[in-house]
Amino acid sequence: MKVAIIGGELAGKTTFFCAVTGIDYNKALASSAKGLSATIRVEDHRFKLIEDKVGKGKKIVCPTIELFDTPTMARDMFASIREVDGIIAIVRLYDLTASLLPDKIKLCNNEIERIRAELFLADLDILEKRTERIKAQQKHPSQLKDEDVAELDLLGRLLEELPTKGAQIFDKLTTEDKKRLNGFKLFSQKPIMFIANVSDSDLQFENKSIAVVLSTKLELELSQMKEDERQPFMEGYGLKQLKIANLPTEIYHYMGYKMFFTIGKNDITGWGLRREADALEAADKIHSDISRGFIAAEVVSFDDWLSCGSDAVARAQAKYKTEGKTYKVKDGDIILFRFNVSR
Ligand SMILES: Nc1nc2c(ncn2[C@@H]2O[C@H](COP(=O)(O)OP(=O)(O)O)[C@@H](O)[C@H]2O)c(=O)[nH]1
Ligand SMILES: [Mg+2]
Repeated sequence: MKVAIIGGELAGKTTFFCAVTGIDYNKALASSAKGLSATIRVEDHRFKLIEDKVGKGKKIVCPTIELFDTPTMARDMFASIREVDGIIAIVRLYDLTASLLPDKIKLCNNEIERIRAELFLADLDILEKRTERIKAQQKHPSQLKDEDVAELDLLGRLLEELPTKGAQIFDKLTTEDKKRLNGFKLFSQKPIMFIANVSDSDLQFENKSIAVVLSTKLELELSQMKEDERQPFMEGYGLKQLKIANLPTEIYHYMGYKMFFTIGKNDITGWGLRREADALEAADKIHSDISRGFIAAEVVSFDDWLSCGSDAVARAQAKYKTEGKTYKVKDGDIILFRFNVSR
């Protein structure tokens, strides 16, 4: 999964990126003008629970997120992050001149609106440019195909309705129109996770549009300390744990992904899937042979498996269910695929 970090100037994007990835801030600064990427592991807490039951020794294989630290929002930078699955937008709320809560809330909402508007305008730009290109072809009617006409019609509707009705119009599109849209990789169709970067004294700040409130600078400093050194400082700030500790998992779910597990002879693997994915897609994630020769998925929910404590008990208690290709995988499912490659 790919996620880009965006936000205004000095919002704390690079500081956040370094706190989450462990990359040295000065090194990151040196290359942040052109953007920087790093991979983080989604160390879901359930790996440890599985390991506690099956014993240590198996390799833990986590899904990963590729994070992009983008230079401060500029239109020309948008093209480079079209491919991402989701966006993290850092809202700068540290060292404000405003000291009253209503003023801070107002600043926060304004910044969220500004970022949304930037992304939205970038989308309109793409739709308009494409419209112009097709219209230019209309001057040579022989070159205009049915597909172009259908696309032009779709673009016209989007340009008219997106500004007033918002992203909900995507849900009502036909399958063909949805396919036509895929190539545009519109921001309006991507999840945006807003993170507030506040001063140390404002860690209790709340806002309904903000998913996580933290101080990027504090998180970076704390993450560089040894665990026992860090504890007294965290208590001083009223933090039970680092806000970034569980963030990869939170990002993962926020961006519309779920995870299923396979427990092999040598490994415990978590596989990432889009929220709507079925058993066939899950099989394909492991290997195309498994989806091609798919016979069945033997599935046990995470909680059932955990309360049984082993495959043998889960089977004895008939907790494993046999599911077909269209079974909608649930987050945490433990799956064993049966397949036949000679089919
Ligand atoms: N006081 C304070 N300063 C911060 C915080 N986050 C970032 N900064 C400072 O703001 C400056 C810019 O941060 P940086 O992460 O590079 O911003 P970017 O432009 O969004 O990448 C640096 O000097 C940071 O130390 C914060 O939470 N509190
Ligand atoms: Mg930066």
